[in-house]
Amino acid sequence: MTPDNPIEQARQWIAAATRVAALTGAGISAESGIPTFRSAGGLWRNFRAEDLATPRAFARDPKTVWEWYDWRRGLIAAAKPNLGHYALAQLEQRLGDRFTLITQNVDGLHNRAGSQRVLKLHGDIWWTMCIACREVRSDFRVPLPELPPRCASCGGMLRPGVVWFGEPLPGATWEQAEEAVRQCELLIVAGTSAVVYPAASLAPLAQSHGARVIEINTEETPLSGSADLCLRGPSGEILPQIIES
Ligand code: BV8
Ligand code: ZN
Repeated sequence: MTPDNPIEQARQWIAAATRVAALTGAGISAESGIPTFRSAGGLWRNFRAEDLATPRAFARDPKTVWEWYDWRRGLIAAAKPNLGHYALAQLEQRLGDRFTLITQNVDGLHNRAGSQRVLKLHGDIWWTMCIACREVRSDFRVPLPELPPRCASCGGMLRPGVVWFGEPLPGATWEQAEEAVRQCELLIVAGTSAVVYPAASLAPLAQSHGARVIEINTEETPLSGSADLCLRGPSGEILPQIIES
């Protein structure tokens, strides 16, 4: 449906909803200067995320995979949350536990913008996990002293605390995300190409439970055709417009 004023329509739906959920992707951090995976300029040394963000790539060449993550950690450390992140933190302030933020991003910018409860489907680039003793730690050092970094407890090799292709999402986090999407009347999907599963199944799940879906994206995605409202433009501009009271 293309109402005469889609921003006003979105504002009304947010005001009327008892429970709201939001799902974000790399596009919400683009205006913070962090390249996305699949839109222009998102590549790194001509690698694709699907080639590097896998257990096989890490087993074959941990140094190159860590060079990619160390490069991203440096970018993210220098980046700041943008108005899109702040708007979602404001929505959480207003709705409390009637709002659930779900993200595919591993950059931690939602937390830095003040969001308290963030369901991180794909983990967090600031966590490391030792492949020998399984210890999980947060580690904010940029750059890392050596690649691959070593475990402080046992000297084993560390891996980034993120979910790679072919790996299961953290079970409890995924269940909470599904539950929030089943219960919500409105799901806002911002800055995702909607091609990575199971995250991309959340929008159809919301609609199958009678929720409306608003998509905020600079481009068309596989979700655009089924979204109840498509707001075409940068999330850093649109989210404040539909959320600000
Ligand atoms: C699993 C790691 C099973 C962390 C990532 C065939 C068909 C269907 C599915 C599959 C298949 N083959 C394999 C699968 C499953 C696979 C998958 O979905 N593959 C895809 C590529 C087809 N999924 C998995 O493997 C998942 N695990 O299924 O496990 C299992 C179960 C039990 C036991 C064992 C196994 C794991 C998926 C997680 C993979 N890890 N990242 C990291 O390094 O970041 S995914 C990677 O893509 C990122 O995490 C990112 O979050 C994610 C999604 O990308 P987006 O966030 O959408 O970013 P993208 O660049 O694509 O798009 C940006 C969008 O923003 C664009 O639309 C652009 O237009 C827009 N935009 C740009 N600027 C702005 C903007 N929008 C608004 N404002 C702007 N300013
Ligand atoms: Zn260890």
